[in-house]
Amino acid sequence: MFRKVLIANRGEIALRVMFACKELGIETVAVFSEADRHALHVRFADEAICIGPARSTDSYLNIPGVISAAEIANVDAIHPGYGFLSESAYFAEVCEECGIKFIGPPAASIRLMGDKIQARNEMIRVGLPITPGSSDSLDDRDQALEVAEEIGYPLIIKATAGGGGRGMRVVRGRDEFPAALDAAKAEAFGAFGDSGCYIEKFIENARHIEFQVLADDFGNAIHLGERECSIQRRHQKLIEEAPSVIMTDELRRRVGDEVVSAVQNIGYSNVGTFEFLVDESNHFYFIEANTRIQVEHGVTEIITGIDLLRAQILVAAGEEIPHHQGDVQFRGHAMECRVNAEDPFTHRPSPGKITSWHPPGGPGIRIDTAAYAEYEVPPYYDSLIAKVIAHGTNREETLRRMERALRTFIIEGIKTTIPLHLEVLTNDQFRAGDISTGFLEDLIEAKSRVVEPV
Ligand code: MV4
Repeated sequence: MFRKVLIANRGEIALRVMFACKELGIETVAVFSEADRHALHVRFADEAICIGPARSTDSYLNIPGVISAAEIANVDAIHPGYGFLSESAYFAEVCEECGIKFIGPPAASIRLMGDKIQARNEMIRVGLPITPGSSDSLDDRDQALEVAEEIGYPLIIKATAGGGGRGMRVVRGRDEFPAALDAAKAEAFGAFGDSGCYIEKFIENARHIEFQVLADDFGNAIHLGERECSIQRRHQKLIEEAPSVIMTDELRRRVGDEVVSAVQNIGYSNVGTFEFLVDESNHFYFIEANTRIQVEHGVTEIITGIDLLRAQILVAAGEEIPHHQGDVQFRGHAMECRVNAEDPFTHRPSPGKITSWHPPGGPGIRIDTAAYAEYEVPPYYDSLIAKVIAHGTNREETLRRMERALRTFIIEGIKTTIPLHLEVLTNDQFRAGDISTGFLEDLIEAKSRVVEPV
C-alpha cells in the first residue's frame, strides 16, 4: 500500500481524495496555487506545497511544478482528481518515468480514449454498440461530403480530440455541411490544437446514460451500474441520478456485461466511465469513455455502498478489486445537484466572498464541498462549490429530500445555481422522468419567454 500520496487538485475532489487516503492510513500532500492559500485542501493535508500563481496553467496544470513537489515530499503516488491533469496520458507517463504511481488507468488507455476516432474503432472491434459514423478523420472536403451523404442527415460533427461537446456541429442537410465542417475544424483547432473531426449519425432526443466500471491489473472488472446525466446545459451536467428511470435489471445486466467485456478486452484498469446515448427505443450507442474519477461518482457510491475512491487507490496500489459483480447490489435511488457559483439563468460566473453558509444535512443527504463561511470563491477555476447528493428508497423520496435540502441550503454573498435546480425539481416533466439532453435548454428558453425583460 502507498505510504504517501500527492493530490494534484483542489476544491471538493481534493478533499474527497484526501478523506479516502486518511481512511486507508495514507499520508497526504496537497499542492496549491497562490489563490488557494486559505483553501481547505491545504489545511487538512499533512503537508502542503505552493506550486505557483493563481492561473491553473501556472500551477495545477504545470507538470514540472507538480512533479517537483512530489519529489520533494517523496510520495509514492499522485492522484489527479478530475479535470486538470487527470486525462493527460503524457502526465501519466512522466509520473511513471519518475517512479511515482499515477492513480488512474495506464497511459496507453488514456491516450486511446482521448482520441475519439480511435476509441470508436476500438469499441467496434470489441463489440460495443456504437453510433453509426465515420471511422477516419475527415481531412478531404469532397470525401467528407461523401461520407456525410452515406451516413445521412441529421448528423453531428465532433472533434477527434474533443469530448464534453466542444467543436460539435449538428448538420440537418447537405447544403449546411461544408460550412459546418469548416467551422467545426476551426473550433477544434482553437480548442485542442488539432483540427481533426469525425461524423456521427445524430440521435434525436437522446438520453445521456453512463456506466461506471472498476478494473484491476489482474483482468478482473465489474460494472457499478448506470447514471442518468441528461440534465445538462452547454455540455455541463447539472443533475445526475441513478438508477435511470428507463433502466430495467435485464437491460442493466446486458449493457453492463458488454462494458465489462470491452474493458477486459482492451486491458483497461482503474476506474472508468463509458458514456452512451440512448434513443427513444432504448437502444444504447457508445459515444466516449472517461478515464478518470468523475464529479458524479458519489451517486454510484450511494446506491452501491462502494467507496470508489478507496477502490481506485487500492487497485492502483496493485490490489485486486475488493468486490465481485455478484455482490454488487443497487439499493434505492440517488440524485446529485451541482451547486455552482454562477448566475442561475445567465450562466455568468459569480465569484466572491461567501458571507453566510449553512449546508443542509439530515436523512439521506450528503454534501461534498470545500467551501465554508467567509470563504472567497476565486475567479480562476471551475465554479463548482458544492455537490448535494440525496438518497432515498425510491425516486419520489429522493426528490423530496433533495428539494428540502436545497431550500434549506443558505449561501449568501454569491449567486448560485440553486434556483435553477429548484425550477427543474418542481417541473412536472422532470418529476415524471420524461427527460432528454434537450430538456434543460428548452426549460430555460421557455422561462426566458415568460419573464419580462429587465
Ligand atoms: C450526440 C448527440 C446526438 N447524436 N451525438 C456529446 C457530448 C455531450 N456533452 C453532448 N453530446 C451529444 N452527442 C450524437 N451522435 C447529442 C449530444 C448532445 C447535444 C448536441 C448538440 C447540442 C446540445 C446537446 C446537448 C446534449 C447532448
